[in-house]
Amino acid sequence: TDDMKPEGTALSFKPSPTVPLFTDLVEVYTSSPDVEERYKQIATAFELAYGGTPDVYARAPGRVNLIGEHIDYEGYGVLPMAIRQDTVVAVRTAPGNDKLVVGNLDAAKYPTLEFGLDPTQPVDVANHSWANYFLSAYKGAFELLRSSRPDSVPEPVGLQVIVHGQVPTGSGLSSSAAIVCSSMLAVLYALGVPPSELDKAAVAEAACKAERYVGVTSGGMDQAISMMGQQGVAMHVEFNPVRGVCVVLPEGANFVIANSMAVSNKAETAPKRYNLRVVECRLAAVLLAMKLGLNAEEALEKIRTLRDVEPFIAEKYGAADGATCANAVSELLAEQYGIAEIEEALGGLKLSGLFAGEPGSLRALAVAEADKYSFPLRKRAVHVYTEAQRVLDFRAVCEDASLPSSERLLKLGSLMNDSHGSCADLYGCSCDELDELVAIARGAGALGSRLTGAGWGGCTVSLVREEDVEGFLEALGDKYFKARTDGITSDQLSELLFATRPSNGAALLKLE
Ligand code: NG1
Ligand code: MG
Repeated sequence: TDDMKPEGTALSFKPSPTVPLFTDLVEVYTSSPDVEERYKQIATAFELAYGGTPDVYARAPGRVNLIGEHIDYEGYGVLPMAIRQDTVVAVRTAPGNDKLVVGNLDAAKYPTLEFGLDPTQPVDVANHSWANYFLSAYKGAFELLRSSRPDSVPEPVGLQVIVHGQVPTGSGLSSSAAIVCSSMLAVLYALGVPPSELDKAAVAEAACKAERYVGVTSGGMDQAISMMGQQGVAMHVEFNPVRGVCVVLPEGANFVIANSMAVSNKAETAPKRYNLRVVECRLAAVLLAMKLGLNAEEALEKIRTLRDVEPFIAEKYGAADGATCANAVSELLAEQYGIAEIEEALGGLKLSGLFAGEPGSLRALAVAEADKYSFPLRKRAVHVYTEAQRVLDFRAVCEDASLPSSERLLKLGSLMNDSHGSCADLYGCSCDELDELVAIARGAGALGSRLTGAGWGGCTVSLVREEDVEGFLEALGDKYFKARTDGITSDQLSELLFATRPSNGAALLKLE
């Protein structure tokens, strides 16, 4: 259709603003019996809990990141695609009932929780609960409205909510962004904001900020693709401001997701993992800038991300591509730094002062201090710069029509393999299960295989030729899943190991 017509070249184009996003009724959701059944179950649970029907359903999908790991928070573009699995939030306003009642279809696992209506209430990060994601989105929705239409911010109103998520949690497929984006859309709708007034990128940006309330100092990739994803294409997502370009994958490219079954709950492990990496990148950036001639005061003021250092690298080395930046890092940064050493380099500034006002970072810092952790800043920075380059290379290969698809697939696979190596060896965000799964995948015919998402568990994504998919699924099923889980059923297996296609981003739906 015209909607999907590329605006630029045939191989990359701006996402269509008219792809069903904020629509009243999307027939696809009633067209498949499974999907219809699911919405009926949600409606039934809603009726049971609240004695009525929802005003609207909001849905937002998870995503698989094809390449570009742990660089979004450093300001660099990434290349994910939205997946079919999503989170649905059914909502209705309950005026006179002054609370947020947040229930889940899977009530055994996710018990109903209630919150007050104050949009400025804190999120209890120390007692992590599933409904914290909803509360974060609720707060974020008001923040978005306060900045986008300060003169007409609606009054809070009681809400009744049923959530149902299909994205496996703790698996690197961004169940978190799926629930935050769908919750935010649901809240905005319930507050009376007309869907036509909502801008996908603005909601994505607000959802990214909101998700930080759960205590993870995350970048913006997941919310961006969950909001803006488009069926059939991957997306090069860039930041500041958040924006996306659709990238057509070469013919015959199939992506298979495999769940290592090692669970990595990011919100709970953040101080030792995710948030620690964010801190490391910031420190690497500041120290690198100082090596390039900035004094401590200038560096602290001007430099927040490794990307911010690029102009200073370009000044000294004549370029700031990935290889040049990585080379500058290797020349200028030591392998390891202790906290005292960094504080001395910063002219005696306490790191707790540097990260004041950033609770996620402060907690990471406190744990690092207690563990006498030494920051391997050189490796971290080399990962970020080379990974950022691989994203650009990946997109360029997709757009290089002069090469036959078969050759483009080989190149993409090798970029994915390099990405995994860098994540494992330099960024330290893999684990034994992921490494094993990646090795098995390559042995089973994947052109490339890598961890996806934050890592330390969760899923891998493998690039597999169309004609090899079936055999590939069988080999991984036998060698990884059946070898670990005796008597695993084919239903269970199909939730852990599946081929996936790029799907549409978030939408509001009204089912009659
Ligand atoms: P996952 O693992 O899907 O939560 C996280 C971050 C991303 C990005 C990746 C690593 C959140 C919400 N998402 O993804 O922003 O930094 O790790 O590339 O924290
Ligand atoms: Mg997440």
